[in-house]
Amino acid sequence: MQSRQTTRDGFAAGQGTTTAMTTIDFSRDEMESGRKLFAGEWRFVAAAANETSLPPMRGIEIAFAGRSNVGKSSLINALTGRKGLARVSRVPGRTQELIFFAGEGALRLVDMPGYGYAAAAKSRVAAWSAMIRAYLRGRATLARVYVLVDARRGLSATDEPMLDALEQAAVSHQIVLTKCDELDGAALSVRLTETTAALVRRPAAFPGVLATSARHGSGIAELRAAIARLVAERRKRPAPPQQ
Ligand SMILES: Nc1nc2c(ncn2[C@@H]2O[C@H](COP(=O)(O)OP(=O)(O)O)[C@@H](O)[C@H]2O)c(=O)[nH]1
Ligand SMILES: [Mg+2]
Repeated sequence: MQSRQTTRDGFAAGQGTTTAMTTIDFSRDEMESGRKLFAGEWRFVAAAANETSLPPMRGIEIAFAGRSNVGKSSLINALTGRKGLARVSRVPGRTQELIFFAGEGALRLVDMPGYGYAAAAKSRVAAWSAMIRAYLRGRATLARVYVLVDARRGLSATDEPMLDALEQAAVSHQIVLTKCDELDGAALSVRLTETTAALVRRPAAFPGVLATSARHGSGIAELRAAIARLVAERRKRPAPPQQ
């Protein structure tokens, strides 16, 4: 039997194996691959405010989407172990660009502009939608989009346009709960169950929900393992055409 690394996690402690941090299991080897994948140096590559300024397609991209303030930048910093790599903002709705980061290998991380900011002008929302749709449609190097959802809120109507866009563009996507340190074990368990159930209506979404806390580091090793698994699967496929 595979060892359940997740049970060593703070949130899972004392709750048995049915309420682990994630609904997915990873082997020890996958956890180690995940650690290695993110162990090296990371750097900023490019910021794109529109479709024409996107950097050339290289390697394997993993993007992070979600409403403003959900914790996208914090999660990228936690994954890479670099506090200041992606800027963390207390002011919602700031980042209106796709921001690309590269490590030492083929993997690239993309911090996507947040959505759901109530005060955003209609024209800005339209520009956002056009850019996101163009990016999702044309990006052969994009292996998956992780849609981040605040564990305190759960999935909401605000996330629907993003999930629709991912579905229409046929881009692999999965839900990651953020800020799980704000919930106790029982509430988190309920949220995981509820989110998994909500995804039944969205068969295009990758099954399984990952629970993370950038603040406490919980679930970060599992997310790295999930990305390592994805990168390994992607490598088995023929290379996408380069630009
Ligand atoms: N409690 C808690 N707060 C977090 C966590 N991750 C991010 N935050 C806070 O949420 C706010 C927004 O984070 P940020 O990464 O800028 O979100 P983004 O707009 O999605 O990039 C900041 O004040 C962060 O300190 C977390 O894991 N736990
Ligand atoms: Mg951000």
